[in-house]
Amino acid sequence: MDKFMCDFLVGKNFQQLAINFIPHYTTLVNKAGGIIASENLDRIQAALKEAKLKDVADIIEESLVAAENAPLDVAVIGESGTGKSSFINALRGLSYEEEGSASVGVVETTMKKTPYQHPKYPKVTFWDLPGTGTPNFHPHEYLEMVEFATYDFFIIISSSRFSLNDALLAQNIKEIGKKFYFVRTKVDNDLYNEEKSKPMSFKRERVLQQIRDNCLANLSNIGVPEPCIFLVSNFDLDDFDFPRLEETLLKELPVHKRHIFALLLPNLSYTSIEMKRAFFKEKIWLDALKSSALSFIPFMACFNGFDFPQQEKCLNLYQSHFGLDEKSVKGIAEKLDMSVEEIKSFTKSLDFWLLVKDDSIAEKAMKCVECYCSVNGGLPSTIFQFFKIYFLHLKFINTVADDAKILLHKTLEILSHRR
Ligand SMILES: Nc1nc2c(ncn2[C@@H]2O[C@H](COP(=O)(O)OP(=O)(O)O)[C@@H](O)[C@H]2O)c(=O)[nH]1
Ligand SMILES: [Mg+2]
Repeated sequence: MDKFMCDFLVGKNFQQLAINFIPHYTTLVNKAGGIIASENLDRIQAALKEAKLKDVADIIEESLVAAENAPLDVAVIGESGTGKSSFINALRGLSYEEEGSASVGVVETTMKKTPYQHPKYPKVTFWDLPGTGTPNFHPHEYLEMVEFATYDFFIIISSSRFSLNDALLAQNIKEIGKKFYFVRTKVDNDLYNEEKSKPMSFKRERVLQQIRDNCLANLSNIGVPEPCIFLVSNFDLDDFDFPRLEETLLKELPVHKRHIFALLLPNLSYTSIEMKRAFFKEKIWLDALKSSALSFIPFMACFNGFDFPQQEKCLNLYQSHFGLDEKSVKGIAEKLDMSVEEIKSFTKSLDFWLLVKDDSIAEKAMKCVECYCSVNGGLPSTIFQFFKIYFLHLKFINTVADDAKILLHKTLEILSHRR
């Protein structure tokens, strides 16, 4: 039961709700931060204090709209051959052969920047920026040429040592007040080569630490103090530092851009699945709070009845965000040499009716209604409907996220057996 939501619907003590609001919100959101900026949290708190519920609903709506429509432009810089295109494809959740993927292994001849839109989130663009290769490199001119101000952050990629030009660029990016991250690709190759050449003494963690130390020494030698370095393999995003990179970016992005970034993360790591789950749960809570706030205002219809097609649409949307829509499941089945029926046998979210018929949802909703009625009397069916939808959506998101994790586990297991 959500105590805050019940107390809110009872609507007797807004002073106390105002005090409880921010601490409760903090327990709900992702550890890297939630969708609502702190100034808006303060505004909601102030509106609650004065029982201005229309304002509460408006600020939540405003924050959700801003979060869903925020554009995100990511600049990826590095010499040809370092794995820029592969990195961009991986972030866009595209395999090499897929339509629209950035061509891999093609030597760049152009000095132009190339945009790659995210296939599912058109507001998100990855920019493949030309390498900085020439000896007479001028970071100022380069940043002007690529229109540096338009990017949210920069990723500087190398598959070996970072160059002096990379350091100059980092320095200039810092001066203009933007964030940059160093990504060292192809660490899978390094591990493979080390193991081949020193099979007796090979230790994976030690090799990774050496690469990390080398990168740090190399960057501090060329004048970048305390750089943020992430070791990745574009072939295996779940491994090495990629999950930590996702978390760092999420934490350091402006609040209104976090949601869109969490959405775009490919379902290739347990961390990203958990991040998405947290964001959707937050959103469900905010939507419910907004609806409840509006319910206090006469003549404003807010609780949608329990409409099955509408609920199914909602489930389908969650499935699509977690790569469990019909097309993606077909793709996974093909990749794993299984039938779609087999996939359905170990997942739970693909059967809408099974989820809706779950009795525990009505039970939970009933408990909230009892709590409400103990204060207000009566048995308002709208409150019951409201909580039923609220718990059903939480059930949808939890089941879809659990299934995404099960499928990821299966995929990793099967692929590692094939290797
Ligand atoms: N082993 C390994 N190879 C990679 C990795 N990233 C890219 N490659 C390979 O490196 C080559 C160049 O990659 P590409 O993405 O085209 O680099 P770009 O020129 O910087 O865009 C291709 O053959 C890729 O398959 C990686 O993390 N590990
Ligand atoms: Mg390329």
